[in-house]
Amino acid sequence: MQFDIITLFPEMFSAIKEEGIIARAIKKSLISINTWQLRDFSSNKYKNVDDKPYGGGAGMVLQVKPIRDCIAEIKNSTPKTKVVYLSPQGRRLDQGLVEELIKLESLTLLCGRYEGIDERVIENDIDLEISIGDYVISGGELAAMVVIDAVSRHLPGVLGNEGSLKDSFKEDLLDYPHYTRPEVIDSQTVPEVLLSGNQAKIDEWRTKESLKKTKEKRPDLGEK
Ligand code: 4H7
Repeated sequence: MQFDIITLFPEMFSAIKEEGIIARAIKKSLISINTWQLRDFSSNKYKNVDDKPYGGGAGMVLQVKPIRDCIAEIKNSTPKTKVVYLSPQGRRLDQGLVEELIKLESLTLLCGRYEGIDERVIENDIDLEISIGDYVISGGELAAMVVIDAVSRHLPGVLGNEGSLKDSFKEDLLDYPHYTRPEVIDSQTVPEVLLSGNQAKIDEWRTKESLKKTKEKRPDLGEK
């Protein structure tokens, strides 16, 4: 899968490009991440891409032309890409949306800054608006990285352990509790069943704990 990111801060993406599961997926050519510096599409020598809002008010707005030109250049090489704008007004990202996105060959992620972008870009150039939750952050970059991570983990070969993705029943539940060595620390012990070696019993216990924790902490999830 190919990700193209339009941003004023391409360096931020080194956080996922250079470390961890995404870095490994890039090395294995399972995904590619291209960043596009929006300022490179400015038409003035100061590389401005923003201007004052019509109607007045605080802050600046990203202009149509640089964004539209950048999308056009991406579409020259990747005509079928879906263009996504990360914004608080988007469709809320959940596992269902993630599973729709993994079917795509290519995603272009537009990252807003300042007060956001000129509405005419949203009308004409954007296929889908996505929000990672009901809160505001200073730019779309962190939201884009959340989307890339959540989507990439589902692509075949990206997780070292191929079998570690859960079936859809378990996806709708919270995880069971995890323990590792030592068996006792500060008089806290590990549940006996996990030391029993009886895998059927262990699986049963884990499912039961998942259901219990979901009911306690996120009853809204367990309704299905
Ligand atoms: C679009 C419009 C995504 C994107 C405005 C992005 C939350 C989410 C942004 C803004 C985002 C999400 C720019 C408005 C910074 C506020 C201080 C970038 N916030 N911002 N201003 N929920 N911020 O997915």
